[in-house]
Amino acid sequence: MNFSSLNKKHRIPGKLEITSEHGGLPIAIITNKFAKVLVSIYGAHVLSYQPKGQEEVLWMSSQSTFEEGNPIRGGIPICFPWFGPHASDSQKPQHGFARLQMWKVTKTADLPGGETQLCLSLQQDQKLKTLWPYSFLAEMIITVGASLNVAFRCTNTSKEQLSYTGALHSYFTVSDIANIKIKGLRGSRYYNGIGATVPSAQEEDNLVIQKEENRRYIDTTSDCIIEDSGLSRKIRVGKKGSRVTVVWNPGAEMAKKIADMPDDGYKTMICVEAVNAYNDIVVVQPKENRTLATTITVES
Ligand code: TA6
Repeated sequence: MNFSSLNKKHRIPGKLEITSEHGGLPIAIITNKFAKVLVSIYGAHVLSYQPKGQEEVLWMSSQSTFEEGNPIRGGIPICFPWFGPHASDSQKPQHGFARLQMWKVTKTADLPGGETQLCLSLQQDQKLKTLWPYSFLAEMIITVGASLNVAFRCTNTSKEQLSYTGALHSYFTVSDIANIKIKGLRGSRYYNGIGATVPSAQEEDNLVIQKEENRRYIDTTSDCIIEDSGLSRKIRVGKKGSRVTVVWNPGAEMAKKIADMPDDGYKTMICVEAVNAYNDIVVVQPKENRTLATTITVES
């Protein structure tokens, strides 16, 4: 990839530069009056979000490989066009192929309120056709303002209806998993783990993580708030176009089995994910599109 011509075409002086970092992957560095954000063009993957004068918001594994062919462990991976393992073919990549592709930079913009926007796209090609038969246009629109907004839009460019599952699988950094409470899920029902078929009810105001958790909350559109007493901050995780929220922490035993996560990595991260799955499978008619978005705001 020719970084300098990509940068020349899309840079916004003083606000957005595309450079080669992290093992040679192209990375957009956005710096404006609101925050500093790093985005890998490989995977259309937000790696870091640091609002001005504040601590890092997203968690990134110190053991992530940053190599094409591997997913990046941390930040905001996009899962598309399926969430989790493929329904019928275990040879196909977990969480779909979108996080494993080099995306195209289509547009950058300096918006009137001082926000900075980066737009990326991915389209079907011969290789992707073997994994998923539909013709599609996927776009990732990342807007850095007082909040970080990440919007994934899929347009059906084929002649037949298509359907998919997916997620914005956000990893947040926390002072210590023992210090956090997650609010916003009370009254929702969740499947406890991948294989669960009977939902449990969330009766408590606060979700506290004391072991491995992989909760799949259905029929919820609410914001979640991660309250972190160690960092004295609240992270508000909003979403649009999703009725499922997944909360995941691998716990001590599972973390040891994840090759690109340090053994103690589970102590400083929590995933709160905007998901389309279960009874929220996305169906798109030809020429139509659907958007899944998450908005991340730090509140003191
Ligand atoms: O969203 C939770 C989950 O689906 C877990 O089951 C766990 O496997 C996690 O995502 C991470 O998946 P990955 O393929 O990135 O290792």
